[in-house]
Amino acid sequence: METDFDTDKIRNEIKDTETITAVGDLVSKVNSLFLQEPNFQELPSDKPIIFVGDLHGDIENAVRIVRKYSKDHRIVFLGDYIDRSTEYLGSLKNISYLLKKKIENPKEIIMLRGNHEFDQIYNMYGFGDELREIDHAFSKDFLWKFTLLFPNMPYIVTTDNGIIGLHGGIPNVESVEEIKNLPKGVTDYNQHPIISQIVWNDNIGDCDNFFDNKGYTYSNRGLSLNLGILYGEPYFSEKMSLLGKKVLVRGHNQNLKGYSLNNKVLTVFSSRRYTNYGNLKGAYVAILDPQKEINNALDLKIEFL
Ligand SMILES: [Mn+2]
Repeated sequence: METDFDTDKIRNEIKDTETITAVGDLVSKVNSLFLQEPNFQELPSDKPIIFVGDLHGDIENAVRIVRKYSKDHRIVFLGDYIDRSTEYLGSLKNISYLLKKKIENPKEIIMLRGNHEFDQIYNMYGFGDELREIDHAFSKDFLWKFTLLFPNMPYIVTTDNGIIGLHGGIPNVESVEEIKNLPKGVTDYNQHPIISQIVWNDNIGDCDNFFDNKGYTYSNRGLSLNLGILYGEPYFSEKMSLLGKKVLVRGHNQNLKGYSLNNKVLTVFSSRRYTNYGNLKGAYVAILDPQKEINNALDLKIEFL
């Protein structure tokens, strides 16, 4: 009987994505899909939604998730598909596999941008080296294709029942329009503070304290200062009411246990790479019924992988 953990089947699907010459075509096709997709997407309520956290080259978990849920769910990947992979060419296999699935089912597979989908990050943390290792001359073209692809990825999804999904955290905006009108094609997060904050922000885990009268401080994550902010409950509540949503589902932090800020934030992490770190209990996905009334993150279901 076929199970979700049928390793041979998973391996075969992975092998299929190793047809490296086909990757360039995938990238071009998905690029035109991303260009048509709004950066801020209100999702339909016709089927349950799976939120997938950082995968970081964990292709086996990616295949497992798609095989298990794609038939009757919409799947929202929250970013960070590449870098820090523990297996050979893991980042390339993972992103290629997901791009292939995106082409097969563009409306049901949503791929948001994470802070690793920026060339200043992936050139340092693994993906760039993977591509350079395949073939120096060849990979230049590859790198360039991805450099052009990632800036066209969308950033935010919302649901009618009060969920907002993004990679890092809620940016310091004063109106919904500021995030509805995010531009495509931003290659460098330093050039766009709102985009930078969406992919870099964190919240304080399990603690209502905050740092100053603005309710946030600049965080020290990333390669340069002040890319993202670290916020507590007062900042978070204020921004969520501005956006008219109740619960944030995000990835980006392997140290937070799932729920934080009075159970209004759910941190999802779907790579096995970090499961021995911090408080993370394991790699998991979150499941949302978009027709159900949601009051806090406990109303979403967590499923371990
Ligand atoms: Mn991240």
